[in-house]
Amino acid sequence: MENQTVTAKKRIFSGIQPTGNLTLGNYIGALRNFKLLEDEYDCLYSIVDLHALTVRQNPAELRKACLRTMAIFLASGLDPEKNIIYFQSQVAAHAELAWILDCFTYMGELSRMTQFKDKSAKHADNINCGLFAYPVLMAADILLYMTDLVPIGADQKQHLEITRDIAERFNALYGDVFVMPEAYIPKVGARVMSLQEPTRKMSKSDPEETYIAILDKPDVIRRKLRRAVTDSENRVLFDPENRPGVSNLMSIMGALTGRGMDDISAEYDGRGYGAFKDAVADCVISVLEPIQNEYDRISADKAYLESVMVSGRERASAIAYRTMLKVRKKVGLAALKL
Ligand code: ATP
Ligand code: LTN
Repeated sequence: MENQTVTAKKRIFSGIQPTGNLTLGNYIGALRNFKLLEDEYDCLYSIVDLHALTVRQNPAELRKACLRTMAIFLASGLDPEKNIIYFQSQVAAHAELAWILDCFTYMGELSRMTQFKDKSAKHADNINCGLFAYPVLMAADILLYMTDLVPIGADQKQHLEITRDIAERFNALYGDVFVMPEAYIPKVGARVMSLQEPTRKMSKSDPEETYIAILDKPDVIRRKLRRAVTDSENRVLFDPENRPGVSNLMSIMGALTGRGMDDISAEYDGRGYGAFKDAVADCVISVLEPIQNEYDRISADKAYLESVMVSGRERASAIAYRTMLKVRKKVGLAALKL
């Protein structure tokens, strides 16, 4: 017989919070890469609703946003048979492992996290323990599934580093329990910037006019891009330091079309910002419109969404359970099975 080595596929995990409207930043930085990787890897994509609770949410709105996010995952082309798509809160092991890992994470390292600093400045009236321990829950998400690769935008790099630190610390004490995950950050579009303040990242929890939502209709997309902050020089040149606004629009076009910055500049420099912004709008609309059509179809089919939810939860739970058996044994918790 031929000597064949059967290697299991490597595993991917990533999560998106069901807070507000998913943006073009979420799409370019994370979501569209989920689809690119689905054949090569064994993938879990989670709607991380427990993370969303770290800032105050309206319960009815959050519930709707959870389903909307799942429908967007599916509308962007993710196949729920190939990928495990599920809600984080429906697999209890995320919270269990997070608690255990909390006991292996230091206050000092968590207080250095830039997202914690940003969010506690934004929500000064609600700097809760969940917000502080947010990266530990994220580490639990990733480590629970023995993840090799984590597709994320550049803003999450620091959280991946702390995940690796926690895993390393745990493994040093108990042997090789966790797989060491790597970040997968896109080369172009890893940090899509706000349309109004192009030195800050585009974020779905900022005001409407600063972001393009995946579900924004074409006229809204065109209007928001026409109003995007640029500068007074009217040059289409890639220079993120000195021309952050126009460079952000160039990156968006580059990320969506695969074109290089020189190529874009050669076509649009000298034609004025109006023409360039319209061309960017055409690109964005041509990518988002098919997703929106799929979204309308899928979100009307509640039974289908429910079936994806149940199957995702069951498949994720089975993997998570095996990790928890191992972790519980290592740290000395009472055995689940005597
Ligand atoms: P919020 O503003 O509500 O905190 P967010 O917009 O940062 O949320 P998340 O759900 O926290 O969105 O992020 C989901 C994924 O999208 C992460 O991998 C994150 O790195 C990526 N992402 C978020 N914003 C951007 C952006 N502006 N550019 C590129 N990637 C992004
Ligand atoms: N923290 C991420 C969302 C997130 C995530 C994860 C991403 C939660 N758990 C696990 C990748 C892997 C964010 O704020 N963007």
